[in-house]
Amino acid sequence: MDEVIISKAITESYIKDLLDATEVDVAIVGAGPAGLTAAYYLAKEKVKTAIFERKLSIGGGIWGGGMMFNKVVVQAEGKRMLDEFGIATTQYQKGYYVTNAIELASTLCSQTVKAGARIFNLLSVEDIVIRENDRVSGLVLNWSPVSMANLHIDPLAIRAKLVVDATGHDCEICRLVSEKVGGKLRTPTGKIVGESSMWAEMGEKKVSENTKEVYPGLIVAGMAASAAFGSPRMGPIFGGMLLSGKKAAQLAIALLKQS
Ligand code: 48H
Repeated sequence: MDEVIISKAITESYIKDLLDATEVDVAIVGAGPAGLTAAYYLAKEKVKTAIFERKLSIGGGIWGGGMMFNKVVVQAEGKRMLDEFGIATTQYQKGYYVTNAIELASTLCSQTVKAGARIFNLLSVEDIVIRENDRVSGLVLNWSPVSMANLHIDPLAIRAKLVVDATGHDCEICRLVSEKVGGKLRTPTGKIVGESSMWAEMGEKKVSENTKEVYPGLIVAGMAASAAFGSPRMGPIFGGMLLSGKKAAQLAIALLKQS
């Protein structure tokens, strides 16, 4: 084995993937449960999809379960989705199912990649591209270590027909859009409302309802949808994140058909 051939193999195959991702149908920011699920259902329908994840690891908040107890809970609807992914659950009480956070994160990740979505880790989305028709039409990317090391290095950009903000509690992409367009989001205030305090039942119901096109070209999913629209957090129950990701994919497919 030759180390230079190994180096060329890695560099050329990565650059090929990155070049291919410079023009996608759907670009997803954040590889937590909502972003991964959205990517899985999009890729399954042959929609060209790429996820950009700031961290080294994929899975967002799944791994830590509830307060580092690496188990998460889902309701009946969430369990049906876990069945589809082949992820084991046990019934704790009627309507409450427990699953292993490690199995959830790793299986979701594996199924999403196998379905055909490209995942780029260690890449942070630091800005969006907005065209003169006031539509989000791309992402501005930089290596995560660049901001960590406080280096002054300009980013690169990619084009996407649709962007999904699946950045979790911070709803970073909605926040960027709101700042750049002066609060014209399709939320009750036109700006980020901010998530409300914990209420599992209501939070789970609302996260799917709030999975919407929040600005032309931008769909918001998962905890980012709760934060943007001001619905409650729900704690370590993850069914809502999976259902929101699936709804984001269905919405994206419908919007792509209209365009
Ligand atoms: C690239 C970015 C950027 C960026 C962030 O936090 P997540 O797991 O988000 P969801 O919505 O899929 O799931 C939420 C869930 O984990 C959770 O926190 C729950 C249910 N909380 C309830 C409660 O009451 O607390 O994943 C988001 C991902 C992370 O991996 C980030 O690193 C990544 O997005 N990310 N990636 N560029 N600008 N911002």
